[in-house]
Amino acid sequence: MFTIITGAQFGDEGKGKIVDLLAEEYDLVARFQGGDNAGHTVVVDEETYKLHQIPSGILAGKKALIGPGVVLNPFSLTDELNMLKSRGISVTAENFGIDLKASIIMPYHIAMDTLGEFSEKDKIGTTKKGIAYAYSDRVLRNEIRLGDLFDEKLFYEKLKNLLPAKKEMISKIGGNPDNLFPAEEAERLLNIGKELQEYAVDVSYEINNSLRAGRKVLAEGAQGTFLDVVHGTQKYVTSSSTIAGSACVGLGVGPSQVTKTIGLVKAYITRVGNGPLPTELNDEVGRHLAEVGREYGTTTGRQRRCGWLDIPLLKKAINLNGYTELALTKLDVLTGLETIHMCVAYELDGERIDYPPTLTEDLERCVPIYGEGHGWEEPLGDIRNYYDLPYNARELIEYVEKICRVPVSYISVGPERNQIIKVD
Ligand code: 2SA
Ligand code: GDP
Ligand code: MG
Repeated sequence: MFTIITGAQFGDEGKGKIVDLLAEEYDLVARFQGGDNAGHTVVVDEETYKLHQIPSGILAGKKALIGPGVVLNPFSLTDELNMLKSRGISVTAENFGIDLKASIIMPYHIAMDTLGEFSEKDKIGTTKKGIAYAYSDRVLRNEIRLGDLFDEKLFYEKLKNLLPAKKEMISKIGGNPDNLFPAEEAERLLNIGKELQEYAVDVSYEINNSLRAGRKVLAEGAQGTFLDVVHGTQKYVTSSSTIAGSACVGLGVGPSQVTKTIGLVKAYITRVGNGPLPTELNDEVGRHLAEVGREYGTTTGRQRRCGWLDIPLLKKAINLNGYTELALTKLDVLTGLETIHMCVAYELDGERIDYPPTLTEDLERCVPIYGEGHGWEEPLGDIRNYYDLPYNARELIEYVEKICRVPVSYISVGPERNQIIKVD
């Protein structure tokens, strides 16, 4: 069984929480794209874990794999491993593996990303983790892979060939190329490489063998559908493919193996960074969502922009990912709102459309058309049965199911692992 979970919006839909919860039923959990730009939060017994590169399944005691589609920051991975170990979570070669082909995010990638974000005009609002620059080096065939860190001679040879061009580029974009990647830093990277060597595996081989042996594999997406480098709201996107198909590419698993694809949808919508967000709210309701939902970046701490649930975007996400089911998260955050709006269509150039236009520039001009329903006052955090939810909340869920024609199988009503309603 091979299940893929991706964010159906702009990220931060609660993937960490749902992956941790579902991991219980799986043997292996694997990340297939992105890097330490991701921030996946898992709350277990009031303990909060923020994971950036290690798949959330590690907390449920399952084997966690980082696939070759990922860009890896070995420095921050070490911090993450230490954080887990210091909190009593054992990470060994038995329960953790990284593909030899994972591309390394080098300090010069981070320097370039940081410099690139200085210009207000061109600013994307990246996490400044070097993601775009690491992925471009892969495409340009200038990457350093995890496996390269295990061969000192090869590593220094590659670095010698790469550094002059990196220095030139840093100068061109207004940075200081001196001391860009000092010898001590290179040595530190090689030492980290030595420490990571015990975890190095062929992820595709491992997953395919596991599937053949009847084991269950869960693929954990990072970011969200509309941050996809091809299908998202370019140029305001991340630099990897974030949709379900990317799990096959990023892990080396054939599409015939996919059993289910689960889309994570917040009961409203958020976005961190620039780019269109048609239902964005800059009012009291927007503040309610941000404050009650604690909408701050898990990696950068930036405040997330908030808006009403956007059905045209959700319809497109369903097409792009082929979702077989949805998990609706953060429904509890809507408690206390008198009226709940949902964007059911847009108006674009005087016409009503119920599916997003292809180009970002056109999406930017879309004006939401809302449907509305009554809210509820009851806190939802302790509800575990669907029929104990307030009528108005059930009406909202049933409307989403009807209009999207995909069942909602999980409803999340709080950050804790057990704050979940499974719908039969
Ligand atoms: P990047 O750094 O090159 O991937 O940035 C490009 C765009 O992708 C967005 N992006 C994200 N959006 C939501 N959540 C992400 N992870 C963190 C979190 C973000 C944070 O969990 O909260 O802490 O700020 C994430 N990672 C990348 C980014 O905002 C740009 O719009
Ligand atoms: P991810 O990137 O999709 O894993 O999401 P993040 O961890 O970046 O952000 C989601 C935030 O919402 C985290 O702080 C979670 O603990 C929290 N969260 C997840 N599900 C729920 C929920 O159903 N209700 C509430 N109130 N918080 C939730
Ligand atoms: Mg996140």
